[in-house]
Amino acid sequence: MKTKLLLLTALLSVAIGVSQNPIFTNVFTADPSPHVWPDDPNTLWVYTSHDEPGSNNHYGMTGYHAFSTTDLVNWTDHGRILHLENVEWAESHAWAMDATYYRGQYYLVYCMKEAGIGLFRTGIARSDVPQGPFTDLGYVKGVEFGQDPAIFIDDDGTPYLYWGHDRQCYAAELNEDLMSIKPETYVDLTKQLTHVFEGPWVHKRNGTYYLTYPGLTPRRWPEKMFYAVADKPLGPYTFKGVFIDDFEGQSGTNHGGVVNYKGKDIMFYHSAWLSGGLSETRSSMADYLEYDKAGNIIPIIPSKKGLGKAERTRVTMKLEAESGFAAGGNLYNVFVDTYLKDYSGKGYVTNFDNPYDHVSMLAQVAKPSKFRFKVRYASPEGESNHNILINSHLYREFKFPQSKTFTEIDFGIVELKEGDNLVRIFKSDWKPSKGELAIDYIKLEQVFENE
Ligand code: FUB
Repeated sequence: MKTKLLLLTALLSVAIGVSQNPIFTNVFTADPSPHVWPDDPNTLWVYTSHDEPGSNNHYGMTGYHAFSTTDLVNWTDHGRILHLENVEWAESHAWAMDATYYRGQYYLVYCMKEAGIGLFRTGIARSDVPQGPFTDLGYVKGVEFGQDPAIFIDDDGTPYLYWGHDRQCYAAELNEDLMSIKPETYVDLTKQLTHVFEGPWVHKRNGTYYLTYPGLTPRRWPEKMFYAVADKPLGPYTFKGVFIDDFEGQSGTNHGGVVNYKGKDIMFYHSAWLSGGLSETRSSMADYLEYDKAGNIIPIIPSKKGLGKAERTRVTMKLEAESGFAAGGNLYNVFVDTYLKDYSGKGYVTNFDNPYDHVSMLAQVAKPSKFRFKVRYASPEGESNHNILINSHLYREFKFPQSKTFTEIDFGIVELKEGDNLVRIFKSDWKPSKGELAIDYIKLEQVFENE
């Protein structure tokens, strides 16, 4: 009874919006991987895997998202950044991932099952911007059963890969192209990591390497988070203990990572608080990670307060038009240009010549909810007649007024359904437009019931 009451309180506070946990409430996310990239210490990035609403298991997972913030309250969901259909060698199980910045490029390091073989491989995808989308480069050679990869670049620039599944954990140094391990450096860490099940993650603090991981005490789910420490990245590691024990409303799994943001360590992990009892439909959580004087981690008690700001977190989906198929959208008979300046991302979509020429963008949503819908566009030569469809229904016939520079139009509140929503902007007729419409991005800002 007490357990049920506690869970109800947690869920109620999410519903009325006073909570900072779960941290993203627009979409179901799991296995969060937090990072601050060296060229921008003010921005915190979190890369996640994605649970379909109501899925309640992990077998149908297909893609990943990227989130960013500069204040821990207002977050941007950059949408889908990689999907099974963008990875030729894979057939299923887009499970946990990590990301890294290495020699001027951003990499997503993820696991999927190899087509025809059904075994996990560790894939590598690259982007020249942190928000993706990412382009698959293939899988890392030398890694078998490559579930739950984590990449750690040490202060001297050496890249290390950690991975683990089903009560095993391994690590190795990567070659410089990140596409293969150095076999002579391969280590089996399993025996050093008491209770390990999967999901290793390494962070460094005051010269000590902390390896955190989800583990199972004998024959007992759900997973708890444990850690071990070493003075070298490949160990040997000394087991320290549990630092996130069982908690109300957790999912069967736990998984996450640590980041230092503006001088404080933050632990990202996941729970089932948003799904309200569908225990395997998960959402990301965040709490500060603190240490005692000896450097031991002080256990975290998952809290509604989360990172402790007064306001609730709010997510805006910002979906770049030019991302197209790589982000789950589509570019039909239009092209990406960069001629007009001040666009966001890598360009904008233009050349809507014929009826039905269109751009569509994918918005993935946890529950039916309201969003404020904005479109950033330019139409330098004159006005442009276009239609906007949401999920194949005509949402608006619209004359985009002439605008020589990019500007945001606020279309007001829209309701999106649970799951995948496609927003499509297309030329509505044969009449030549006076202008040449350029679509930069759409935004969908979370609106809460009591606002
Ligand atoms: O999210 C799918 C799987 O669940 C991850 O790969 C595991 O670590 C567990 O969190």
